[in-house]
Amino acid sequence: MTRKAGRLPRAGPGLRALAAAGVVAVATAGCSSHAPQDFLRPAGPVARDEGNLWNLTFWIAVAIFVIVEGLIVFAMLRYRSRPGRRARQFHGNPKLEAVLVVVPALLLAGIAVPTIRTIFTVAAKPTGSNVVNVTVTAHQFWWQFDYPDYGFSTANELHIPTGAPVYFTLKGVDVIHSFWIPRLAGKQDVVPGHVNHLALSAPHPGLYRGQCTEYCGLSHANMRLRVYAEPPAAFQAWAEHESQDASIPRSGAAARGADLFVNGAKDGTFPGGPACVNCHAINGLRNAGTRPGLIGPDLTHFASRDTFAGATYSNTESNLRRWLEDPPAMKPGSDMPDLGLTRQQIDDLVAFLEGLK
Ligand code: HEC
Ligand SMILES: [Cu+2]
Repeated sequence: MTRKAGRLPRAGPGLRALAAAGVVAVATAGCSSHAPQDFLRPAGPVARDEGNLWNLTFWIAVAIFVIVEGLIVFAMLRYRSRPGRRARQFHGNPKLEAVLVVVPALLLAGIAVPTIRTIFTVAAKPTGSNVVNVTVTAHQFWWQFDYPDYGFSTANELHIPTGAPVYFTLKGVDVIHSFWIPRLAGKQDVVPGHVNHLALSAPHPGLYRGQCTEYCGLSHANMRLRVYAEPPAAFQAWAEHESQDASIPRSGAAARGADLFVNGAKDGTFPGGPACVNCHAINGLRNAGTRPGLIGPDLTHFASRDTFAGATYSNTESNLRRWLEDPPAMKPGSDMPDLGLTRQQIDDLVAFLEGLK
């Protein structure tokens, strides 16, 4: 060994460049201007209250970090071994130890006051005549949204009126999911067999993104959602439209599609599984919707949605065609199987679904 004992090996230029690149990558990742799920930019009172609490604890933690690390560095420099002097060792200092117990305890007690206040504020059930109730049912891997006051069901895309409190009732049917719209409110777990609640409101119109934030299986990352906050009149118009039955086509490809939807290819099935109606509801369609939304999204106004399949694909004709060809190929683990549809059947079904405005 030629190297002097006690010295760390020096990093080569390659390793140093790699480390520098890592630091730059981590630092700049925080600078994205397009960050629709940035909880540090709250867009509603609930997210703002939670953000304020986060800011408070963050800056206290930063202060503690600087003080503690500063003292460590100070002690290391001040008392380290030098030529002709051994490093100093300390052992036991009851006064100092008492301070080290009392100061953190006081800090925690201090932080508990705004924490508990915020917990009670954000957990309060909203009251008033303008509260909008939404029942959220989390499925692998999509969100079912029921509006009990209006009596309709939709999927993955929520509409809410600006300024009004929205009260969610969260239910799960399979595994644990978590409902998160970062700019409007913190996460809330969705647990099978246990009902949770979440309240939020959005003062400003806009499109807010959200997603499942509890790992739930293959397509966890494809379990997203959208919130359209719109002025109350626009919301009312949307809700009234959603409450209406679908207009069922009487002739042409779309009518053949409607027939396939209910009756399947033959014997009420397709080669790869049951007819659509066994899993999907369409209000106004004969035989459809006996158990609405139990397995797949309500499709009554499918064509009025911007996205589908957990808000992962935009609702275009070509995407829909690919979906009907082989859903799990587009969305791994999807509970909608490849039904083995023919090109003609897909054409007819697409014509039908595209008309469900
Ligand atoms: C075995 C149950 C099942 C059958 C049968 C079924 N689907 Fe689905 N379908 C689902 C499930 C589950 C989803 C949600 C998939 C996801 O997003 O993870 C879905 C999603 C969809 C979507 C996207 C809806 C949205 O808003 O995200 C469309 C459109 C659709 N199915 C059409 C059909 C058609 C047409 C048929 C008949 C040819 C059919 N489905 C048969 C279970 C089924
Ligand atoms: Cu999930």
